[in-house]
Amino acid sequence: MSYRILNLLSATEYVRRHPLAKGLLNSRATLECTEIGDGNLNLVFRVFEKRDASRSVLLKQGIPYLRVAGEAWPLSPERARIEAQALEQHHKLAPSLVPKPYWFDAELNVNAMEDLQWHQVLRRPMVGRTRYENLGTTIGEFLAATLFGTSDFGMEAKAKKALAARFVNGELCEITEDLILTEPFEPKLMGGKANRNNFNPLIAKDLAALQADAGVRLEVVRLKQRFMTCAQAMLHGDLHTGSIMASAPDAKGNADIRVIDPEFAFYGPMGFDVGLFVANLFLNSAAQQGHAADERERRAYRKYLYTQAERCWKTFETGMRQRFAGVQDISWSSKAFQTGFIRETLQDTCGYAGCEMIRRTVGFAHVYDLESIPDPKVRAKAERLALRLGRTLIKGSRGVSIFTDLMKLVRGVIPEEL
Ligand code: SR1
Ligand code: MG
Repeated sequence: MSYRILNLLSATEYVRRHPLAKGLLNSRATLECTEIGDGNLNLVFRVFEKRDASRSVLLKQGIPYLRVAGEAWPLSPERARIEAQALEQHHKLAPSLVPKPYWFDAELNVNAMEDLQWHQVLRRPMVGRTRYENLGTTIGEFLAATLFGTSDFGMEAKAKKALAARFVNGELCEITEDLILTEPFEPKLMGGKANRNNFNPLIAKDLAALQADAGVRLEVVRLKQRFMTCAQAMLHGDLHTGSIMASAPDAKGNADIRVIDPEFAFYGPMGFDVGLFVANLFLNSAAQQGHAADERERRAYRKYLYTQAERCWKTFETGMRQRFAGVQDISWSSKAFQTGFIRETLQDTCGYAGCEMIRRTVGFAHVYDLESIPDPKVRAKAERLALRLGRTLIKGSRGVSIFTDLMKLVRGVIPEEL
């Protein structure tokens, strides 16, 4: 059957008739369907048995345009294939940390997968200061497993190149190159391209000062060039707190955590994934200036956020070193090389984290953390913190050697007690 955009009815019938849905739910039962997509790009359907909603399937469909912008921003639904391949890799390397893939339908550009119906996307609960004690360690483990496992360190060289060829994701990489690594830093674009920045008028002067900083712009161009050319590993490509789901935390504060939505996957520098994750913790920290009126609450939650960032890096670094210890290729066995590579990844992490903080504040795609502060004056205070920290991380990136250095930059702008 040729491509068509699904709706509640056709999604239900599609699942009812699909041979691979047998065993997941009863095709003769009454089925219900809801559309639950809250991201910028796709349609997401949950199809479930009316009498037993735990028997369900999740369908994610790539549509031919950007969901939030409509048909004026065409986008190839081909990204669903990239997501299917990336989810397959993630599931192979970190099976308990992603939803189980069921099937990919190349005609409809649909990915069918495990429906994490008891899980919540992290961003909103974290704005409400929910704690997931194992967040940092889980994401650190996910990063070590998936990044090392798809790199030249974890794969035979020809197999890695063949895998990289399956992840040429030009259209979605262009979104990142434009929205994260160009537009927020440029008052004017060349070649007639439109600048899609969007910001609180109260921070216009702060943005102008940032854009006038030649040091920032030079570093960002360098980071952009690395993003476009350093094919180190298959990245998730969009690892923010809207791409992570968790169950309700248990009595010890631990949750079942899963990484979702790898449609931006491509071969790039490892620090991009780590940087996006920690940046979103720091964005939350900046936003708490406008959310947590009580100073003690603010301090306690920031302490939590910074601990998660530290645990993420520590787990990632330990995971990388453990895996390096088992490498087959003599070239990667030098401890000095390994340490240098990890330091370079830390510097990338720091730089990309800065870019993500800035684009989420003044670029096209904002975050709920800042957007949900209703008073524009209060929001501007939090936004200034995000801009200042972003700038500091970008300019300081090549000076960091250990994660404590990066956290010093963070605490220098947004200390816990602010
Ligand atoms: C035009 S898409 C805007 C953003 O949404 C995605 O989640 C990515 O973060 C992208 O930059
Ligand atoms: Mg997404």
